[in-house]
Amino acid sequence: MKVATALAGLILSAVGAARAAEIRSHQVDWKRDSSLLIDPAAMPKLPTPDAAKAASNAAGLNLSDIQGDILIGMKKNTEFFLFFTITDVAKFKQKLKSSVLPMVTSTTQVLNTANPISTMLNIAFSQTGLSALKVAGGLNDPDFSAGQLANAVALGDPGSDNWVSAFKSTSIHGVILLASDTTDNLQSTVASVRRALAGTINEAYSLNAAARPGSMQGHEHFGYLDGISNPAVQGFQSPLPGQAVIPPGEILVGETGDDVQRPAWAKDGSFLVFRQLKQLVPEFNKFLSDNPITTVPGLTKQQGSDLLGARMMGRWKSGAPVFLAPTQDNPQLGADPHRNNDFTYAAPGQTVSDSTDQSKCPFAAHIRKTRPRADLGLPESKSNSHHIVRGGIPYGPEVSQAEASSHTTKTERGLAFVAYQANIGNGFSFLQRFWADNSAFLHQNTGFDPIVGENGGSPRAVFGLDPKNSTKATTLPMDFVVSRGGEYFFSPSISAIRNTLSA
Ligand code: N7H
Repeated sequence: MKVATALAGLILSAVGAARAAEIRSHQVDWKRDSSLLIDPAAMPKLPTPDAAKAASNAAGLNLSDIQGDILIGMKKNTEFFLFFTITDVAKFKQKLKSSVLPMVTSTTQVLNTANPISTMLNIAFSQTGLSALKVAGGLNDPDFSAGQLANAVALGDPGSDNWVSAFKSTSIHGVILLASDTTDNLQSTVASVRRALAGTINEAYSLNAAARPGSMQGHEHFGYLDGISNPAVQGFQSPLPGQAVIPPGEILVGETGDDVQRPAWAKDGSFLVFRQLKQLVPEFNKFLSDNPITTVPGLTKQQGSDLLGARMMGRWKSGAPVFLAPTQDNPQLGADPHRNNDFTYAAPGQTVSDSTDQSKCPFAAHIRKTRPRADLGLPESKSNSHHIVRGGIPYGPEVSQAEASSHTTKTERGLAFVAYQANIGNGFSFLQRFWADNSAFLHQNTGFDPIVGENGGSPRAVFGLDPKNSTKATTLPMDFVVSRGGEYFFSPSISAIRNTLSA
């Protein structure tokens, strides 16, 4: 941060004291020389500013008006989620415009590598938040209007007993997302936000999240590399082999591909689904070690356990897809973004997969359930188009020695799941309810998604985990991912924050 300090000095001498005080109090981003984002080799790179400009001009997208978290995926280093309830509407609107709005980070700013920002700030509102702000008319999204609590049972949660108490009502009005590469940057911006909004909100809940340390950066707590496969949104980036290509309106409200009638102010916003998903890592590891796949010749017990995990996920821990590496991990494949997503589940040249063959990847595998590719026929258009941009990040500590040896979680850890889409019923809620939780999808006797599928707390059977015996059912001993609840939000365009929400 030396460059930052020097530049800060220059700016302070050049501008008036009042402006300097404002800059200090809002933590406007000093010039710095590295991005706040992580960039593991296996994750698709973000587009360069020039490439994004060309793509967005061609598609008529205004990336400077779209909040920065929506399209960038799972690349955050540290993130703080501040959930709030508005207590003084008039003062909140004032502060939203004068203090928060100047800190809201656009997509263009996040991509700017020549002058990288140090902390990203985004803000989103729930239905009760929009109502509190007296925004007239609805957004025409039934899941959003009802709130996530009303959806708990439909999503497969066993009610809301396991939910974080703040999510057990509809009183959360909004969430502020702050991301940076250092906890210091993050915390100083959090402090500025708290100062700016003091007396206008109550903090209902907050969650600290961070990429895992060292070589596990980009991997979630079960150990698998995440953030490999997000759709390529037209107007933002060009696709890598195997990436789904989707019109902007599948993620951004009011853009081409969003067929729902929307109020004009909502254009270029996106629905943000937040779920706090607790992961029982020692218990998951114990299940793998107790149930190694023994029918594939030549594998050690450990390799049999690793294969079981990879078949539950659809990818090895390195990110290599089991469809392309069916018996052993292939870290070179996993690390290559030009190859690690280049498969369809069909034979080369075919547009439909074999509906009886699970030898290379179970139909129930997490990534196959949530994006069946050629299982529903290619191209992935309309009926096969339920895409989300996943922007989550792990939370909680690494597994301790004591937890590993007792095979029991003692401290909560998991995924702060964030998904963006233009229609919750077509995006997250569809994937969770009709694919992950539906044991008859993709075919009769496919079973539940063994990672995130839910059965209201009742046992879940999964088929196809044994590559040599696809009719064998495995009943999982527990849910390894436990929903702690969440809320549905709308992340508006920056101009909508200025002209509609703070007006
Ligand atoms: Fe999943 N995981 O780390 O175990 N997810 N997910 N997810 N997920 C994916 O392809 C994980 C959850 C999707 O395009 C990977 O980027 C965990 C929910 C979709 O081929 C890994 C949790 C939903 C994809 C994980 C969790 C989804 C995907 C492979 C919860 C939707 C892309 C890396 C704790 C309802 C599929 C990659 C494609 C991939 C994990 C939740 C959806 C490793 C731990 C709730 C669409």
